Amino acid sequence: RELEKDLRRALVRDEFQLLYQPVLQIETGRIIAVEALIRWRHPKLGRVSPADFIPVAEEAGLIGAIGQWALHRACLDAASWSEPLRVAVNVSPLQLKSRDFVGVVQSALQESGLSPSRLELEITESVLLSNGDLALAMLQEVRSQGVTIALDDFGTGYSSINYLRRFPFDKIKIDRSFVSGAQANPEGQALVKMIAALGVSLDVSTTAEGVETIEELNAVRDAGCTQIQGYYLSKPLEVDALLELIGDPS
Ligand code: G
Ligand code: G
Ligand code: MN
Ligand code: NA
Repeated sequence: RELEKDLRRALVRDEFQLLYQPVLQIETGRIIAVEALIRWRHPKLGRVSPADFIPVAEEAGLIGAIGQWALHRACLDAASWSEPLRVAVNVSPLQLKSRDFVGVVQSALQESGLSPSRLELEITESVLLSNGDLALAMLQEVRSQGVTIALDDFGTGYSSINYLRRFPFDKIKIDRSFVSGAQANPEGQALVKMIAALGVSLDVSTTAEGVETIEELNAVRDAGCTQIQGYYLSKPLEVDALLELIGDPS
């Protein structure tokens, strides 16, 4: 496959880039975190979406190296900002099948000097179903060092509420599909409300993803979500634009 061949060279050719999308704490109105979202600047195709190349990377056995690059880049970037924002990095379920994952996280923290409490790992519910025990042990280990864990795309998978009890996590990210048009969609609104209440009872924060309008912001705030992320606040930004937004002089 052509894309796979190019992907093998993309790391050494430095073709990957991280964009950062801000996350706002509703109560304080402050930006408290950013999510790192990878982009591939392909020499001929231009920007290739991760939705297109991450699955190829997973199949080709390249996701470990790309994931390692993203963790290092995100920690180095965040360590250089004067605002102590938390940085969230997406982790493929395949990365949690490999025993070296804990070491990869630790070396990213050590080489950057970033405090572990400023790193968040975003994992999806599917991790809970496959490769359960190893993934669980590794997540527990990094979490005991202060790294936080977010459950991404919550509500779209198949995990039972029962999994949540034994799983160590700090945040639920409510999938955009429940948030879009939430104010005009009683079922979406009811689900967002239910997940926000689940967050309260589990003592974890709840981020509504994909908030694009003030109406959606009001709806998810009224439903009890604690944080928002989405185009209403900001699209994913290059580092310079992010620093400008948060007023960071560095
Ligand atoms: O930013 P965008 O909407 O194009 O992202 C599309 C998908 O790619 C999302 O599901 C997102 O979680 C995933 N993604 C973005 N960056 C990374 C990354 O660094 N690693 C992994 N595994 N997935 C990522
Ligand atoms: O799967 P994950 O939640 O990591 O993916 C986040 C994806 O959602 C990224 O591709 C990001 O670019 C995209 N995204 C972020 N905010 C919005 C938004 O407000 N609307 C839409 N349509 N997509 C968004
Ligand atoms: Mn994510
Ligand atoms: Na998500």
